[in-house]
Amino acid sequence: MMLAEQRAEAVPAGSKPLSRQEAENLAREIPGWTLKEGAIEREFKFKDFPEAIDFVNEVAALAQKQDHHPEIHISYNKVRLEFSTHKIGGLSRNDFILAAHVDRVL
Ligand code: H2B
Repeated sequence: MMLAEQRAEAVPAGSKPLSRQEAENLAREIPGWTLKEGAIEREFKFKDFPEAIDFVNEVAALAQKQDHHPEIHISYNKVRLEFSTHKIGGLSRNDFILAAHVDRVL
């Protein structure tokens, strides 16, 4: 099943973050995103501030629905999202699932 068809699931406290290899494999399904140490990020550019905010509101609704939330940086018409699973201090499958859902919003 594609990542965008999956739902984020509660990550048990104490479970391990994904390995670099696991993260690299999942990252292939979300080519617009950059894999960093313990996080994935992508920057989105819009016509103007209202369009950027509309996008942020959609992302916020999605994040709340799936109970998995990105860091959101807004700079006029640019929005940078960063996903990481705070609870485990690194990446979980949930980060990739949410990224794939965000890509569908565009
Ligand atoms: N979002 C992210 N990115 N990481 C988390 O560990 C996390 C979250 N935990 N959203 C969730 C909420 C947790 O607090 C609830 C109770 O499931």
